[in-house]
Amino acid sequence: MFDSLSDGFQAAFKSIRGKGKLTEANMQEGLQTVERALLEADVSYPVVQSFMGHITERALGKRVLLSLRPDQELIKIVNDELVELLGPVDNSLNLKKDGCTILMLCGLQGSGKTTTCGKLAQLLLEQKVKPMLVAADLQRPAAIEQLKVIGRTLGVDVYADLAQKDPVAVCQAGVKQALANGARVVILDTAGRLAIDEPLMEELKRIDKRLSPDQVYLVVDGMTGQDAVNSAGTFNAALELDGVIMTKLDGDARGGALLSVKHVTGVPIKFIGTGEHFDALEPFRPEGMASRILQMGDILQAAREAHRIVDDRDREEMERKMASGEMTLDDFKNMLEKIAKPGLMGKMMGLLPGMGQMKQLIESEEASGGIRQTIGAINSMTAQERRNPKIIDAPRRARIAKGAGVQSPVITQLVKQFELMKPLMQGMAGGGMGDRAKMLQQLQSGSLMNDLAMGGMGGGLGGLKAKKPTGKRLNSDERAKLRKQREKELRQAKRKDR
Ligand SMILES: Nc1nc2c(ncn2[C@@H]2O[C@H](COP(=O)(O)OP(=O)(O)OP(=O)(O)O)[C@@H](O)[C@H]2O)c(=O)[nH]1
Ligand SMILES: [Mg+2]
Repeated sequence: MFDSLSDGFQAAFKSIRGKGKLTEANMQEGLQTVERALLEADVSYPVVQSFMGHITERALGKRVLLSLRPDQELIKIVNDELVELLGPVDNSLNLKKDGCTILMLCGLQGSGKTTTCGKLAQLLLEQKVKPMLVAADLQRPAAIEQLKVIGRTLGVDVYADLAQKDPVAVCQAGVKQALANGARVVILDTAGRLAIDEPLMEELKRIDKRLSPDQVYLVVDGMTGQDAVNSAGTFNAALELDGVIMTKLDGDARGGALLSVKHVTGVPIKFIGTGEHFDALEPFRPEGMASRILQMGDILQAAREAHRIVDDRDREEMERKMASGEMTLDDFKNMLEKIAKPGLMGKMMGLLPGMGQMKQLIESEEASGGIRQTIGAINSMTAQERRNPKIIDAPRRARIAKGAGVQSPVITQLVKQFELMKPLMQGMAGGGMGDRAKMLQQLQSGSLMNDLAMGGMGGGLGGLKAKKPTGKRLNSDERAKLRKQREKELRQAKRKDR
């Protein structure tokens, strides 16, 4: 996300890093790089001017120039200004306590309105709030079908009337139907146009006037830069927007639209769309976004992703175990199984500080093979070994390795890494900020997560180059025989443990 903007900022911080003596001239140079990054990201000029005005004043202050780490001070200044520019946080849908809330989505053609209807419906379903969708885009016959397909996929009611030519009438009938169906939220999917034109604005204004939606959101394509921002101004003037949803931030959006839209409309960015799937909608958090742009990671976002995968009870139990140091290899295996879904690991890693570069490695086929191998290795342990890996001596190690089809040192490494991780996890779950900072430092400096996820397969990054299985290929009979033999050995080991 926003690679060139991030690179530009990094270059600015780097330019003043390690300077023997920081002068006003040095700092000016850094600031110019920041400005260039903003302009190249297609941030609108008035926004750049105001942004630069604010940060220049602070960056040239005595305190910064005299500070030991001016680059860090500048990062903080830019971060604070980004948060200021994008904030304050407001991602509530402002649902009514009683009755049915009407949300109206509008925006240019192809900005992602219909997809976002589906994403919002999914979000509401997750919150146990019943949504209903209304097909108010009568421009294209295919638009109605598109919404119906979304409804069928999510199991959400869709109101459509192919015979009706007036979108206002469709919306009115749709809301009536929603009330009859007991929906708590009704989302109006309106028509778009390639560019702003009078008939479109009139149509939207009529819907707005007659239906009085509780919230009107503008859906903006994050890839379109300046144009998007200009049209946002026009939409806002006509409809009094309550918020913006910015889509397609997963693509090569430069960031200009995102950084400018709040300034232009004065309404909060509520959500961002980061993919075509229905779960690719994130509540917008200025702090998180600022640190993502500055590549400081977004720990909160990672935590939120984790919540989606692990339900609350599991999580509480996991946190309790982490905090008390009771975490066993069994628990670790459960965690791995949950995050081993394709693509997910990489997504989470991308959100962690300093983990950007690891993302690709983690997403690679070899890496997911590593996770499977780790799970396999833990599967070959007895319950007692998983609870207390310290008892794993050489013969046990050999047995486990054989069971998992890996070399013995791999098991040594796995156990070692797990023991290393435990106190850190303890710090993260229960400890204060000091421990958390330490944990983050470890995450940033080393390849701890990597080692663990790979189960220390071969240790560290080297392990990523997973060894190709050697030796002759076994036929299925031989494999079955081998599996039986390994299961037998595991049973024997279990009996011995009892
Ligand atoms: N990558 C990516 N694609 C998106 C996102 N949101 C929407 N899209 C894609 O953008 C295209 C247009 O989305 P629609 O939801 O049909 O847009 P619309 O605003 O309803 O378009 P009209 O009804 O023609 O005005 C589709 O191919 C979507 O899959 C997003 O957050 N990320
Ligand atoms: Mg549409």
